[in-house]
Amino acid sequence: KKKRLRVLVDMDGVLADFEGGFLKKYRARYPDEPYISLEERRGFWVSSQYGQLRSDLSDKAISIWESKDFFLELEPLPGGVEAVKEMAKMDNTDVFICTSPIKSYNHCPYEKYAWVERHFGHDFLDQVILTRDKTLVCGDILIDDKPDILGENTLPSWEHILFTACHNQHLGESCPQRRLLSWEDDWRAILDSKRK
Ligand code: BVP
Repeated sequence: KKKRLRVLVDMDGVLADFEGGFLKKYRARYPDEPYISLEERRGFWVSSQYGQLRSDLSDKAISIWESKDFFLELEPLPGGVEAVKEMAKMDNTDVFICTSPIKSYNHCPYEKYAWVERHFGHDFLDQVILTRDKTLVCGDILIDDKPDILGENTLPSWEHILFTACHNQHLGESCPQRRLLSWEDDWRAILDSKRK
């Protein structure tokens, strides 16, 4: 047991309830439009599935997460904040929150920092990595709900652990990754499996 373990944890869909927050605010803002329940969600991109439902609904969906306070007001997913705080206290373990901001930058990057400060405290801001390309970040594990994490580096250093979400729970053999089913699942065993 020599080297420190570096764990990268995604934010939307892993620590923060993007899907639940989106649906709640979409239904409040567009009460007369059709919506996709969380049970019916398929595919990572909310905007794509809404666009398939009706072409003009893609822009309406996008308007929700581009609005002020969308990212700041996301509820924590059960057990996530507690698990990351516990990880950060473990011996020989470094944890970073690794998240991709939307390109409409007027609220999202600020609110992601504010969310981390609110739920983890000011000192944890040192652990935030904002990047649109997670393959360029070095780590041993990346816990993320996006099934396909691609970028400029075709050989990322991390093992992608797929965090189960409404949009990926039905994917079968097309997803070769090990899974974390929720924060009640055995994340400690996954970390231990990577310790040298
Ligand atoms: O900031 C989030 C929301 C945004 O993409 C980012 C995903 O970040 P990671 O979870 O990979 O770190 N986002 C954008 C769209 C559509 C854009 Br057009 C979407 O459908 N879903 C989504 O999460």
